[in-house]
Amino acid sequence: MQSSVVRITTQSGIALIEIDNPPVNATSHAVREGLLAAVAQAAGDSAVEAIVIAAAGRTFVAGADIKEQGKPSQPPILPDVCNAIENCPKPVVAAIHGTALGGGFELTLAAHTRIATADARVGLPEVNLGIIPGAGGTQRAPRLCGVPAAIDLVTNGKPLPAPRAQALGLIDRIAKDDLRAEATSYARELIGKPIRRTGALPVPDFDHVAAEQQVAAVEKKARGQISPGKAGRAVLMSAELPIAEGLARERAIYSELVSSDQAAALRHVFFAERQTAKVPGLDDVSPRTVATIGIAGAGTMGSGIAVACLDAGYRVIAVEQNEAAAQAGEKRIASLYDRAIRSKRISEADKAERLSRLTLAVDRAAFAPADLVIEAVFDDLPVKQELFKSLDTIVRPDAVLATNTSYLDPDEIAAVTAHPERVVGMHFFSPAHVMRLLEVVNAARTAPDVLATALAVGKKLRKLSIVSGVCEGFIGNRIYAMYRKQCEYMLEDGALPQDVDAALEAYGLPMGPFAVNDLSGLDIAWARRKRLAPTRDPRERYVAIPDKLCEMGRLGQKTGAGWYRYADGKRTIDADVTALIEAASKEKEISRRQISRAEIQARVLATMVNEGAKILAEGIALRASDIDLVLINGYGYPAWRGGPMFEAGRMGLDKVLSKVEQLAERDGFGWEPAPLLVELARAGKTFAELPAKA
Ligand code: 3H9
Repeated sequence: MQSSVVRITTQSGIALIEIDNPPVNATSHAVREGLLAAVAQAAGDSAVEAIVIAAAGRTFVAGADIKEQGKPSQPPILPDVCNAIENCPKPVVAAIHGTALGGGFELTLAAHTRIATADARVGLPEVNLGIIPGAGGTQRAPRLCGVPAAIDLVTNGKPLPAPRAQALGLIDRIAKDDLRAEATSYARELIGKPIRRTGALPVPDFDHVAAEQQVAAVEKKARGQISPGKAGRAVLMSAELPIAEGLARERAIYSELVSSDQAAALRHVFFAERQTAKVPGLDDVSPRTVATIGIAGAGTMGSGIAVACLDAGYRVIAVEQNEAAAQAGEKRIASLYDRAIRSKRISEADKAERLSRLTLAVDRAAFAPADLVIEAVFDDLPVKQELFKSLDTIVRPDAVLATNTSYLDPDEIAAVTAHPERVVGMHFFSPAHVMRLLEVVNAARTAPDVLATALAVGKKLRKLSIVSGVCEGFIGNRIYAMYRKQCEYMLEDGALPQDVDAALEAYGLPMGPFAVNDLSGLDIAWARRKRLAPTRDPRERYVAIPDKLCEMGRLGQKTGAGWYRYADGKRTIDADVTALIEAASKEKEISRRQISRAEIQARVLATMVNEGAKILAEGIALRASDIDLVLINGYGYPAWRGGPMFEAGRMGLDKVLSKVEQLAERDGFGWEPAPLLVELARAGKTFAELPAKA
C-alpha cells in the first residue's frame, strides 16, 4: 500500500496503522483514502490478527480538515472510513495521545477499544464550527457514555481529560507508560475474543423528559446559533433509531449545516484566531523572560489581572496606595478564588498554592524584582505618568512596563520614562480573569521584543491577544464608542432604550448596549465626554441624554437607575427616561418615528464596519479579522455571524456602504464613508481580499 500520510507495519500479528499528516493529523482526503486502504489491507492479511491505529507527531487526529469544509466532499467520506473500522473482522484498538477531537475522536469511537495517555484530551467540538459531528459521534458516543453525558459532550464542545472520559466509558484504558506498547498488548489480549462494536451496543436507559429539557436549555442559551441544539437533538435521536438510520440522519444534518452561513462564519473565526499569532516583524524576535509580574493597583481590574497571572503560574507583586486598599485587594483576590472553589473549578489546595505566589505591598519599591509591571490604576494621564516615571528608578532597565489604559495615549505615558521602548499597552477587559480578549497596544516606540513579551505573556494567560496601534479607544472601544453614539442618535430619532436593546439581543448580543451601560456605570463614559468636550468639533451631532441622566444621579444599576429603573434589582422600563428622550427629540425639532429592529441592526452594523474600515486603513488593526475577533470576544458580537467585517462581506459591502451613506447624510460630521469601504464596495470585493500586511 502506498500512502504518504498513512503507514502500515505488521509485527508478530499486530498491524500498526499510523497516521502522519502534520501539523495535527487532520483527516484530509489523503488520510481518509490511506486509512480505508490500510484497514482493508490489514483485514485481508492473514498474518494480521489485530490492529492498532495511532498517530505520529504531537497529537492524535484533531478532526476533519477544516480547510476542506464547505467544499464538495471527496470520497471516501469519513463516515465510510469509520464504518469500515467498526466492521473490521479483527479487533481494532485506537491509541490516543495529545488530542482526539471531532472526526479524530469519531475514528476512535468506531474502533473496538480505546487506550489513551493520561494527559490526552478527547471531545466533539464541532458545534464551535457551526456543525454537528458528521462521522457517527452523536450516535456512537451515547452508546458508550449514555445520552445525558453525550448531550453535554456534543453541545458544549469542550474536550474532556482522558481520566474523565474513562470514567464516562468513552475510553477503556489509560496507558501507564508507553502508549504504543500498551496498545499493542491490549490488541493482543483481544485476539479471539468477541468484538465489541460500538454501533451494536444498546443506548443505556435515561430520563427522556430530563434529556429533552437539557437540549431545550442548550437551544435557549445558544442565542441564535443553530448547531448546539441540532447536535443535542441528534443525540436524542440515537435512542429512537437503529444505528444505520441514526448515522444517515446525522450525516444529513451535518451536510446541511456544513454549507450554512453560520458554519462559514465560525470557520472564519477559527482561522482568524490562528492568524493573530502571526505578527509582522516578530518572526525572529524572542520575548524577554517573565517570571514575576508587578501589578499597580488592586482594585477590580488589578485583582482580576492578578488572578489571571497567578492562574498562569506567575509570581505576582501587587502594590496599593495604603494598607487598607492593599487589604481590600487581597480580600478581593481571595474572594475570586472562593467563587472558583464554589463552582468547583479549583480546589482549596489550588487556591492556597496560587495565593502563596502573591505578595501585596504598599511601597512601590516592592516592584524591584518584577520582569513586567502592569498598571491598573485610575485612568488619568498625570496619575499614570507619575507612576511610570517612578518605575524607572525601581525596576531593572530591561523590565517591561505595560499600561492597561482604555482611552489614554500610551505614547504620552511612555514619553515621560527613560526607556519608552519598554512601554507597551496591555488592555484587559473586565473581569480580567474571565474575559478572553487582550488588546496588546504597539506604541510608537515599543521595541519588537517588548511587543513579543506582551504577546507571550498574553498567551500564557490563555488570552486571545490582538495587536492594536495607538488611537483613542484602540480597536474595541473606538468602535464601541461610535456604535454607542449611533444608538443614542436612534433614541432622538424615535427609538427607546428597550427597543435598541431588544433589536441587538435579537441579533445575537447577550445584552443590549443600554443594559450594558447600566451594568458598567454611566459615569465612566461621562468622564470621558467631559474630558473630550473642549476638543469636540461643534459640527458633531451630540446627544445630551446620557449627560442629563448622569446629572440626575442615574449612574446605572449601582444607583438603582440609569437607562432603566432597578426596583429590587430587576430591570424595568422607566417612564421618566421615556419622557426625557421625547423631550430631547422635541428640543431638536426631530419628529420621532418608529425605527424597526432591522433598521436598528443595520445602523449598528454599518457603524461598526465603517469605523472598522477607518481603523484598518490607518493601520491600527493588522487585519479585518482581528477587528472581528475584538468585537466577538470583548463586546458580545455573535461569533456565529463571524464578526462585523465578515458579516459585511457576506452581505455585500455595497449594501453596507449605502447604509453608511444614509448615516453620513443624516448624522453628518464624523460619519463620512471610509474611503477603504468605498473602494472595496465599488470593486465588489470584501475585507478578506485585502493583501496581508508584510
Ligand atoms: C470535524 O471533525 C467534523 C467531523 O465531525 C465530521 C467529518 C465528516 N483542520 O490551533 P493550533 C491547523 S470538524 C485543518 O495553532 P494548538 C491550524 O489552523 C473539526 N487545520 O495548534 C494551525 O495551522 P497554521 C473538529 C487545522 O497546538 C495548526 O493546525 N476539530 C485543524 O494550539 C496548528 O493549530 C476541531 O475543531 C483542522 N481540524 O492546538 C479541532 N486543526 O499553523 C480544531 C488545527 O497554518 N483544532 N489546524 O495556522 C484545535 O482545537 C487545535 O488546533 C488543537 C491544537 C487543540 C488540535
